[in-house]
Amino acid sequence: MEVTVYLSLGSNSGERLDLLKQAIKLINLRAGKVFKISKSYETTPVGFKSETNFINLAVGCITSLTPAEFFKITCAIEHELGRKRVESGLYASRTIDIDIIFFGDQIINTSELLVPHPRYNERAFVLVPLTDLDEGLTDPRNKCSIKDLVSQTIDLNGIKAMKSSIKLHELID
Ligand code: PH2
Ligand code: MG
Ligand code: MG
Repeated sequence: MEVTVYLSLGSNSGERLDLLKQAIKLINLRAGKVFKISKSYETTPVGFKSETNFINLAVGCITSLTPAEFFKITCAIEHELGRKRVESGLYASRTIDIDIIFFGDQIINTSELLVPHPRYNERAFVLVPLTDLDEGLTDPRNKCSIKDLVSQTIDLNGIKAMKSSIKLHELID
């Protein structure tokens, strides 16, 4: 069975755009066929202090993996692209973060993985790129549309669309 998965990607350390491109290529090769990439956004860090802004974007892909298999692969890609986990568990700068926002309409609640992502609905840097992919997306738990969430998200200040975006056909053929 194939499902559509929506991911949020972010980078605020190293060659941010290049890392995001590499991550999208690897996701397409190993986790699920990427069919759409949002615009890229420069965003100010939320929840911690850092000199370097994030670049955030969202990706839609189709997979026949299970959520656990998919998650294992995205963690391995993060690791491969230099992601270091900090022991405190607090937020820190990272070369790449790949978060599963929606996995079809599945609600997943295991010790490893929570989907829909637990904080996505408060975060403009997740919601705005997602609306580029599909304005009609809804949360499987309450059918709340992400378009409505964006209009209810108070602070869109820290997020700015970049002039150039990553083009799907340049990464994937
Ligand atoms: N990710 C976080 C915490 N804060 N801030 C921005 N702007 N972008 C992120 O991707 C981000 C963050 C935790 O993963
Ligand atoms: Mg994250
Ligand atoms: Mg993460």
